[in-house]
Amino acid sequence: MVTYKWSTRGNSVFLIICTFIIYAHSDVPRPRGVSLSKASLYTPAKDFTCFDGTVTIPYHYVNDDYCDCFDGSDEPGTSACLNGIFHCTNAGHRPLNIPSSRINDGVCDCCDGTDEYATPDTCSNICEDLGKEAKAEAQRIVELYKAGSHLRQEFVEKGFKKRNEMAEQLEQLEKDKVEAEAIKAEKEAYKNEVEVRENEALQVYRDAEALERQKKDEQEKATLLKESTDQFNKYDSNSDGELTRDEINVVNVFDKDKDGQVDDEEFQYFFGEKQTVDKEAFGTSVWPLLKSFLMMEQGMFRPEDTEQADNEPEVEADEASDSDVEYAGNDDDNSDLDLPQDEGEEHEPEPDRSTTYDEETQKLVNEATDARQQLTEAERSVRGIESNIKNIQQNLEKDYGLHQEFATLDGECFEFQDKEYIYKVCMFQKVTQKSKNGGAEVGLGNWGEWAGGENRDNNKYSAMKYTNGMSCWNGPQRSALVNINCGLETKLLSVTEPYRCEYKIELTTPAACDEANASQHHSSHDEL
Ligand code: MAN
Repeated sequence: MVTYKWSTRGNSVFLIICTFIIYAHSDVPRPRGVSLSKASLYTPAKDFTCFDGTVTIPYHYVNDDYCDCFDGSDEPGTSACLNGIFHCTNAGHRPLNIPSSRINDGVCDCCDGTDEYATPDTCSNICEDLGKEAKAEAQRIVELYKAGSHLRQEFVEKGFKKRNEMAEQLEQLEKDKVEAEAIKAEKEAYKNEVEVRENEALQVYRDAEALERQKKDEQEKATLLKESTDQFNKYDSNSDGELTRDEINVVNVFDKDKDGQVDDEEFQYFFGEKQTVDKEAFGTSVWPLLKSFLMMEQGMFRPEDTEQADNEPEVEADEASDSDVEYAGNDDDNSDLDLPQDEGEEHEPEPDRSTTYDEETQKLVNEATDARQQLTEAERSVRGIESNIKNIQQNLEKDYGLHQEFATLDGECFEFQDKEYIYKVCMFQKVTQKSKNGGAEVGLGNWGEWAGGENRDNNKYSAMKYTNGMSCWNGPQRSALVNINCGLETKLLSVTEPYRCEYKIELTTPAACDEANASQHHSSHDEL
């Protein structure tokens, strides 16, 4: 049961009268704000039942400026119900439904002015003019689609051709791949075969080299041992086979900082935790450290440096005398050292990698090198074919429209410049932005998917979405929506950035001039 609020009902007598005015041009009498299709639901001889069926009221409660129905259906011609819908007939143009809250709000929503009936002078009826304009626009669209559809047909034909060609190419590439893989297998077998022979021949050289290296290592070891033994014997002044701190205290080279004494730190540096070392320990732990100091000292006291010593007499002279003490009477002490000036004589140079082989070996090496190159080329060829196959497969998987009309646009790029940027849309690939003041290109998105359909024109192919562009500073990754409309030329009409780092691009192309979509295009835009 519904309780009627009699106290307020009837307050707006004027409105009630007005809202029952019967439309002059309409054949079917109906309350204000009711569309022709719903007229039969309002019968003056009967009570009115709300559309949702919840309440039935006397007919004269309709449009009495008091909301009785939850769905607002009893007040189509007043703003009494929050959810009421007012219908304007807009004779001469297109009918329109508006929220009933816009009734008598001082704003002309209906071109026939019927939404502002309380102040009839507020809105004049401009439906005839709008109707004419709309008709002209509709005609323009029809003609545009008509002209564009011829061009579109070319896109369709080219698209099918391109797709067929891609399918043929793929078939051919699959064959080429089988062949290239067979060649690769052949080259690999040949390479393995010649490498076996090459290896056998080179093994002789490797063995010889290993022997050579071994000899050299042994020689080096012997030299080192002799050096360290000689030095040990020299420092072991009492020849008891143990080197003590007393014995090294008088040896200048242990005095690293040349302050005239071998202090604890210096002693520990060479001897570690030991107090004495025998010949063997000297060779393994002291000599490797000492040798470089000895070499340095030797360098310092080269004959040519002695001349300079006159200019900086004190330090140099001291050192010279220390050295004299250290090596006095034993000029040959260092003759066996592996000193830089002796290197050339003492050591064989490293074996040259580009060994000269005998004729037969060289022939095998050349053959193997050639076989390796041939295999590399065969592998490259297989990889090249595989990459082409992948590209074509990816393209074949792309949705180029119901009739392949967008196929020829794949990879085509179109530019648009505004005051600040140059935008580029490379169809089915990416969208970029470049500042006119220079700097790197900014990726606004890579080809993602068709984004028309429910969102736009009820046509999946009326918008393209490019996603995963460069990250926006403190924001999302950039993305671009390309709206596609019929036009006689493929070009960009505008680029805007309605939200930061979200770009909206308008593009026209004959590919979109499908006459089946012309009316759709027209009506969906009118609904706005
Ligand atoms: C650049 C451009 C603009 C974008 C800002 C966001 O300047 O890519 O389009 O809005 O970065 O920081």
